[in-house]
Amino acid sequence: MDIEKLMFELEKKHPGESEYLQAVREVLESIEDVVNENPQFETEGIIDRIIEPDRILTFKVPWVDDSGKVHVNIGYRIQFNNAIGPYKGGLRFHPSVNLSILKFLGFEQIFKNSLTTLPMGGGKGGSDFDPKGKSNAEIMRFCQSFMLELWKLIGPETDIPAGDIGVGGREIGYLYGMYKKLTHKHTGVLTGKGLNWGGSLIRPEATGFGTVYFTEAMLQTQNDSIKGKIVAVSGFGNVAWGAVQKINELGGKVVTLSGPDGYVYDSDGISGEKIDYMLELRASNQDIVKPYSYEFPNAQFHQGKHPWEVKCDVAIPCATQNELNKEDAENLIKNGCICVAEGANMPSTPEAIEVFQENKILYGPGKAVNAGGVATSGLEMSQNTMKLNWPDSEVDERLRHIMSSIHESCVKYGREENGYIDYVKGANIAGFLKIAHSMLDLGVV
Ligand code: NDP
Ligand code: 2IT
Repeated sequence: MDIEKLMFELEKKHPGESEYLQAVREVLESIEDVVNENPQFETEGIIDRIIEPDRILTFKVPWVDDSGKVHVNIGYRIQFNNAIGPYKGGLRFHPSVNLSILKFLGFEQIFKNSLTTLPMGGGKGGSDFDPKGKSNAEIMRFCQSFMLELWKLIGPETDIPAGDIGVGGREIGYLYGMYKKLTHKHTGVLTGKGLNWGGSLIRPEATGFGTVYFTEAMLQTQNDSIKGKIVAVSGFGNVAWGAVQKINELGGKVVTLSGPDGYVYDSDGISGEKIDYMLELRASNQDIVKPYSYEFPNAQFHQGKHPWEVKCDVAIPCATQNELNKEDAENLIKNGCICVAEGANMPSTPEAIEVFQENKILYGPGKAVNAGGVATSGLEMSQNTMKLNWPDSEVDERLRHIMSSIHESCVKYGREENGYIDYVKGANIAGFLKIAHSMLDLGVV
């Protein structure tokens, strides 16, 4: 496989789609040996077929604000690959959303979903709509207008969206309400639903919990654990919230949270009522973390900075893509960090990943580490199909089991001769092989 030629061609076809090209290059570099050992993958066009989405759907989303003014946003759904199951992946509502970002997320999702052991293909969608500062009624009207187009493209056996940045339980509710109205169907077409109307226990916490289960598994390879560790977390959304709870439960100490305005450092640790305060902050609809330092005066706010400059044993980025660069990675290493686990999707730049791997620290990529979220979405789908609700203990047990098997797959395909585990390689190869073999079985379609 000639990666440079493939990337050159891809860039020519999709100029400027930097996040998508970044995600594709990382996977190609990891799977190069496997592809070279299996010439059938190339002759059957597996690589050319896997890097292009099956289809991209875009639509106009007009909506009316509370003052009567009309706004127009763009809606997207990218159905990337359904070789191993129906398209599955979240919706992101954020002003930065564009085709490149959703294509990178959709591409990552196919490998992540393959790793979960569950039958789910990959997809992603969203809109450049900014939920910040909007009223409930505006969010509802936007979601309803979005679903007026989306409903034709999705279905419980076709494509099952869920949440991501800017899309939580409230948005899934409004989206589902409109889907139900249009189709007259009450089905598992979305995940992240409310508990009263088809949701699963543990789904809200699952991405964060799974992230920490995976972190614990990585540390265990060195006979270590999260207990007593100082942990730097970024973000303060859904994923950060779940991760911070579980880190505390396992005896770690979280010292940072961050938002687009900067980060807060709290040397006393972020636990108990402070975690509840995270939720209040999120609900305030302003998306800034600075108020944390007014509420808990021992904490310091660092304007416009990322938390990667603090001394920590473990770093868990949970905000957004490319939020941790080479300099941040060097700072983490300098300050004695031994493990980086990605709660967010692609938060580390390729240069940062190189620094982690050169220094042989434990580094877990998002598609393995944060797969507990979509895995629990898969468990929600199973419960919907069976018309059953599992207790939280059962969902949590299955989540733990899935995270442990993802870790095993990474070790199986990522362990080097010197014993170092390249989790990037492990995750990409394990995820890829299942999809590639399925695509071979299914013919050229
Ligand atoms: P949320 O919307 O709940 O929280 C993310 C928040 O982080 C956003 O509100 C955003 O604020 C803020 N943020 C954006 N950029 C930065 C930054 N540079 N530094 C600090 N904070 C920032 O989203 P989630 O918690 O659901 O998602 C977080 C990450 O986890 C994303 O990468 C997502 O793709 C990933 N993920 C989510 C899963 C899920 O189940 N929800 C599953 C797997 C991965 P603002 O809007 O103001 O920019
Ligand atoms: O990035 C992700 O895996 C998610 N946002 C969750 C997707 C899902 O379908 O639950």
